[in-house]
Formats: sequence, structure tokens, C-alpha cells
Amino acid sequence: MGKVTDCQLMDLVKIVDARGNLTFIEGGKHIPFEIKRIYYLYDLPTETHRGGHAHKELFQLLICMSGSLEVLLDDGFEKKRIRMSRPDVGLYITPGIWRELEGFSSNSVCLVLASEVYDESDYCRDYQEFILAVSKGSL
Ligand code: T46
Repeated sequence: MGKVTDCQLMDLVKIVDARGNLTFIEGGKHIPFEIKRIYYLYDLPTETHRGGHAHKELFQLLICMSGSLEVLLDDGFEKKRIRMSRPDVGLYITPGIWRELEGFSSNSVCLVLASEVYDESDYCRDYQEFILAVSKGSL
């Protein structure tokens, strides 16, 4: 069962340089999973909502590369709202967590590192089903 308290902001490596800063991430070393997929959200209308689902097996790291955005995390018992605006900080999200992304500033870009390739059967996209699955301990 996923727990909001297991989802954490992680400080990423930052190489500070007068030429501009550099951050790198190696799967299994800087984050607790191997990276099988990356995707990114961009050209986001400020009023848009993304997410609105939970994953059964997937681990992810969200990074706000530019601008700012808000992530709502919900494990069925506890909710947490996190504002993200730094490209050197990632939000680690474990399976079994309902997430919603909103409050995008203009020009915000969200990069996501994922532990698995895309699989629609890994999604729970209905909140009532999510709450039922959490109450049965089956997510
Ligand atoms: C998540 C949040 C933060 C693919 O075909 N492959 C992919 O790797 C992804 C991520 C999506 N898609 C397709 C599935 C849908 O037809 O792209 C379409 C939009 O996906 P979705 O509505 O799931 O997008 P978001 O922004 O609501 O959710 C995404 C991720 O799916 C999800 O894992 O945690 O970003």
C-alpha cells in the first residue's frame, strides 16, 4: 500500500559553475529505481490539470525543470500538497499514490523519470475505485 509519507522531495546533485549549473541522475544510484522511460509535460495552459490517477507498480521522479507547479499526493488516508519550482529537486512518488498536477505557471516544464515503460493497465484512473482498492489493500 502506498503512503504519502514515503513520497519525498530529493535534493539532486548540482554542479555549480559560472558557465551555468548542471544536474545529473543515474538510475539506481541517485534515485532508488532504474530508469526505463522519460517523458515531459510542456506547453501547459496555466489552468490545466494533469494526473488524476494512481499507479499500481510504477515509481516515478518528477522534476519541475522550469516555472512552477503544484502536486497533490493522496494515499486514501493522507493528502499532501507540494509546490515545485527547482530543477535540482525531484519528487519521488511510490506506487499506490493518487496524484494531481495543477497550478502551473507560464512556461512550466515537468520532467518525469519512470521505473517502467508505459502500460495503461498500471493506471487506476477512477478515484472511487482507488479508494475502494485502498480500503481492500489491493492497490
Ligand atoms: C503521471 C503524470 C505526472 C503514452 O502513450 N506514453 C506515456 O509514457 C505517457 C506518460 C502517456 N501516454 C499517453 C496516454 C494518454 O493517451 O499519453 C496520453 C496522455 O497521458 P495521461 O493522460 O496519463 O497524462 P497525464 O499528464 O495526466 O499523466 C502523466 C502520466 O501518464 C502519469 O504516469 O504520473 O503524468
